[in-house]
Amino acid sequence: MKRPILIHPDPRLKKLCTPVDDLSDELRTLADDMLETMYDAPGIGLAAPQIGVLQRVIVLDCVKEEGAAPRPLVMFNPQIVASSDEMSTYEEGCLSIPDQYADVERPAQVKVAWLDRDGNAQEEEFDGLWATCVQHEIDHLDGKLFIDYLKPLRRQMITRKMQKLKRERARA
Ligand code: GNR
Ligand code: NI
Repeated sequence: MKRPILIHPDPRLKKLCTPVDDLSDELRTLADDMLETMYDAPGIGLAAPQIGVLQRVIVLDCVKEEGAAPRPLVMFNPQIVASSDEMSTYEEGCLSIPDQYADVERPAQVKVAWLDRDGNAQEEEFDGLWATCVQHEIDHLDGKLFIDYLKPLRRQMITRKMQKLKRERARA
């Protein structure tokens, strides 16, 4: 089931999310809903707080080649266990901040540990767009948005645009 995506500013997007303990069917259904919502948007990642669920769950699929096999990843309790000194800059966007893009610098490679949908511990090193995306998603679980890396004036301008967008959507 597709779920509505919260738009910034929203207090739920600023909360520290809680780790999941036991993997339940309810949590697997949540992950399936998140993947459906992400692919429909379309986006390359989604974090549970973006649909109003304050638990540490993210999904991502950064395969972008046309016709390539998709790689849907579901991560419960994802943790960055190592980051490269090398940095890389990507123009980031966010489904909770529609149509706004800005360069963000982050570690170019990260090693991530997580629980998969069967509760098995996984660990993998990511680079390129995958590294950027997984860091962007884990930030969401800590109440952090990509605009928090921008200068205050730029961030304020984007927030005002989003307030206006939300007002217009509420009237429509
Ligand atoms: O769809 C998305 N694209 C994107 C592009 C560059 C860096 C990060 C992202 S994540 C974003 C989807 C989203 O908002 N996930 O939280
Ligand atoms: Ni986002």
